[in-house]
Amino acid sequence: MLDEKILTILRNNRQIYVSSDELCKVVDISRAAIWKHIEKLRAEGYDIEAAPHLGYRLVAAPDSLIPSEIKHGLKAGILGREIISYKKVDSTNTVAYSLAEKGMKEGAVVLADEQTAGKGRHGRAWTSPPKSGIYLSCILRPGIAPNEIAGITLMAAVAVAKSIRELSGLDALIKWPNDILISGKKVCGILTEIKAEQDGVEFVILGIGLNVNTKARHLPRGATSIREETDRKEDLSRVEFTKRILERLETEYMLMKNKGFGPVIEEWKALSAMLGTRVKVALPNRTVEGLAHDVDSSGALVVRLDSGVLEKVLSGDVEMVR
Ligand code: BT5
Repeated sequence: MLDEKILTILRNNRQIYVSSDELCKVVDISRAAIWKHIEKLRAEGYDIEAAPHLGYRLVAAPDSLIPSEIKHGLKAGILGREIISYKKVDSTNTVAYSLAEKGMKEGAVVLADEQTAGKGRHGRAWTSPPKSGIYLSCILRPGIAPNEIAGITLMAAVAVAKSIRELSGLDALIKWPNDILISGKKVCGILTEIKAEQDGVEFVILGIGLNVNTKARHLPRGATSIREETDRKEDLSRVEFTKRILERLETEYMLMKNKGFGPVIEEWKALSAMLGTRVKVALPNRTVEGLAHDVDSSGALVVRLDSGVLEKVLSGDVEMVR
């Protein structure tokens, strides 16, 4: 709390030095205590200049996924009201799941700069190199039935695709059910896990992995990052992307709560990379091939087989066939 108070004062006075006396007065602690907090902020990556007789000045804030950066100016009321962040963790989804089991409230967000055991679906791995991507998990308690869970993944895909488009201008498109592509390459994956009870879903862990500044050589084949797809010379701000994703997620989540999945699915269709294309869907024991015809109100993919029959697929891996 005190760190954040001091930061706010420094942020509001970036052009000038703020004297220790003034900080002592406003925050109501000793000079020595102020110094300790400044040192702690520096250790988090804040570049704070200290000039003898003049005081302190904030030179630069770090592009780290830490609460003081993400909360600053965040326009969301629920998502991000509690933020837990790690420099390095096994998986943000695993941490969020155990926090939710202990009763952590809806809207809590777990963030990491690096994951050592990032998870994809079906036991696959999510490559999570340090300080270049966003690894984010939200706890949601949407009060839905287990068979409505696909809608949460689609909602998150819409929020992330919009955020990428707004902040980078790139044509991010969604591939059912949980990938976001730029120029046909995967830039983001979504992993939705639930704890189901007899009469519904107790909580949802919505996990998002987004390659922001990641170098292609650190990613699996067929993957890309936002930075790789733009012609910018400098890194993009992961803090800005994280904030925008939380804000867009909250908007889509509220829309879903007030109006059901219908409007979210309409938005999803407008951002879809694959409706109207030929697809092969790998199911556990067979493959379905045909035209990606539609996504229905529960988030299921409707495939038109060559026989003309429409088949609904609830989950699976999709390959777009040229
Ligand atoms: C996913 O699984 O796409 C879901 C990924 C979710 C990751 C987030 S990060 C925060 C949170 N905490 C976690 O532990 N997980 C979530 P799936 O559809 O199964 O895709 C996995 C496949 O994507 C892998 O087998 C690779 O082929 C590919 N892949 C792995 N890492 C990638 C990366 N960084 N970028 C793009 N593709 C990747």
